Amino acid sequence: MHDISDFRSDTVTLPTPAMREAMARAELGDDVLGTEPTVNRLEGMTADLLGKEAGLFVPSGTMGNQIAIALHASRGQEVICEFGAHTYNNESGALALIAGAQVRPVHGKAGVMNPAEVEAMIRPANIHNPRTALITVENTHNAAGGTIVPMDNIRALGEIARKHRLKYHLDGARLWNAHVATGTPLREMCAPFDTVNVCLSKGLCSPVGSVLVGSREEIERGRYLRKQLGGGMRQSGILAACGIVSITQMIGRLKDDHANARRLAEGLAGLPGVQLDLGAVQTNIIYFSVPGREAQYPQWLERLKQQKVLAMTLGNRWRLVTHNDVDAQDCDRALAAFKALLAQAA
Ligand code: TLP
Repeated sequence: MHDISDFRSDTVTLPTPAMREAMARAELGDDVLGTEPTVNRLEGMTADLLGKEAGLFVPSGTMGNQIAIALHASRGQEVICEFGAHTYNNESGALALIAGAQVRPVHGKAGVMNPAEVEAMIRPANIHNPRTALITVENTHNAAGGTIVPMDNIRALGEIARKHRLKYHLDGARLWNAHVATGTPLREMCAPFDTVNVCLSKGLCSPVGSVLVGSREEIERGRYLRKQLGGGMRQSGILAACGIVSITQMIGRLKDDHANARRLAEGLAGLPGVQLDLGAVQTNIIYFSVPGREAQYPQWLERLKQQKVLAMTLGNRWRLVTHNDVDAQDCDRALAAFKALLAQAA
């Protein structure tokens, strides 16, 4: 058990001892000048792992996604994504600000869009219509509960994108979790997409960073955009060194996070008043609500904190996320704390 059991996000993990070591040993250069050996290595290794021509190391998942969207969609054009997509709801309006595009959201089931509904959302050529430019998918889907988008759905949407000459982007912030949970090879998961953004700083423990992969031409244009956004970093090999540890050593262990989330979710689902869809707990994220008790959530957050359990509420839902820095005992502590809260509230 850790001193604080922090379930707010898998972004809270601290770099591992192997990462600190790798940082100290990293060979460094200047990435804006194109001579950062460790960044170049991370970019090449990630592109190879995901089966794409080239990679671009960026400071955040938000920047990777938004560079991709701006590569594929221009001012006044339209992007189709799922209603709860992070790119649409949680990136501070960057899609409208940077690409200048607008969103046509599609309500999915557990984060999965129906291909027929997506196709129906593509605008016919007409002077009145915006031009549809891009379809994006999020796998795993955060707001739906860390749910996995099945490969047949990803392929069907990819065929629609090709048929209508649209681009196809994956927000793969937690693609690693979907890969570990399903056993589907990463290259196969990425093959239908033009571009894929993966995060190193969520389950994989890097302190900073994402990698956007795609064709050589797209990534070179992306590199220019990254500089325009102020994301050109210099001796960033010190961070990329952690990313190399992430992708070579940290993926397999995500299965422990999934097992911890499952156990914790099953415990929470049995508490009085808790509404929790166990079917949606497919990886490392748990959402639940306690209907009628929403007004007490701020108080409960404080009480949990006193018991060294940190959680997050998003609207009327609680979100708990498992990761490398919470173990089975932390889960037991959180479950006991919620149990006590709900017993008092009853
Ligand atoms: N998500 C964060 C919050 O913004 C909600 C979290 O704690 O889960 N795509 C997906 C699916 C994400 O969940 C996130 C981060 C991002 C992109 C953005 O990554 P960062 O925070 O590195 O910009």
